[in-house]
Amino acid sequence: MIIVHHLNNSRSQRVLWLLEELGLDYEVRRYERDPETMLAPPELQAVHPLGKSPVIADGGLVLAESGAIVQYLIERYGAGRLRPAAGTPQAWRYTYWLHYAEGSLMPPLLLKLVFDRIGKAKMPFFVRPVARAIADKARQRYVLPQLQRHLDYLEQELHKSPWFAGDEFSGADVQMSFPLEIAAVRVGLDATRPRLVDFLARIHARPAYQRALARGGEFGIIG
Ligand SMILES: N[C@@H](CCC(=O)N[C@@H](CS)C(=O)NCC(=O)O)C(=O)O
Repeated sequence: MIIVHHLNNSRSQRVLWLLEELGLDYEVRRYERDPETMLAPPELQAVHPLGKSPVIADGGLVLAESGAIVQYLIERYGAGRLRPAAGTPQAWRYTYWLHYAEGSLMPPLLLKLVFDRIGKAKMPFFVRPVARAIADKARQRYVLPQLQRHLDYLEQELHKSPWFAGDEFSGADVQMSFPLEIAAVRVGLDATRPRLVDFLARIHARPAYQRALARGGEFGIIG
């Protein structure tokens, strides 16, 4: 049985979703974030030294990194589903998005979270204006322009095909879902980006997505 080490409100939600899409049996082991720091509890470090989620265990294999997990589950259990045929241009797009989601899109989204938090953090009153000014400058000059560029790019990509790797829904869409859910909360997605809004609506409507929410429990993006 596949075990998913699942942290509330986290990337592991998309692993549950993928398992539902594949129709596999799995067990969810739950971990709760510290309400103050939002960090994972130390028990997760007993599963994997980085103490982050998702991690899956399958037989003797313990695997972290959501992109690697998506790739593993689809290669091991997909029987050709949820990925384009090997050697096609779509297969390379699929690989590209599996890496892009965490390697390129998540870093500026994380920076946005960090700089937003600096603005709200408790600190001595005489430091606050300086810290806020630095955070604001970094956000305005670097983080937000980078994020706008990514979102423009992604909007254009979804004009080429309905799903990230082509005409068919694939693991690439599962992997891309989490940063886009975050972008909707932290940056905002509106009518100026209709394809991205529609992408989120289409994935939310999938029965497997709904089942995964029921299995995972609470899922919200930490803004
Ligand atoms: N690149 C990793 C990121 C893993 C990660 O940062 N997970 C977050 C959950 S969204 C986490 O465990 N945060 C809690 C912590 O850092 O203590 C992946 O895609 O799996």
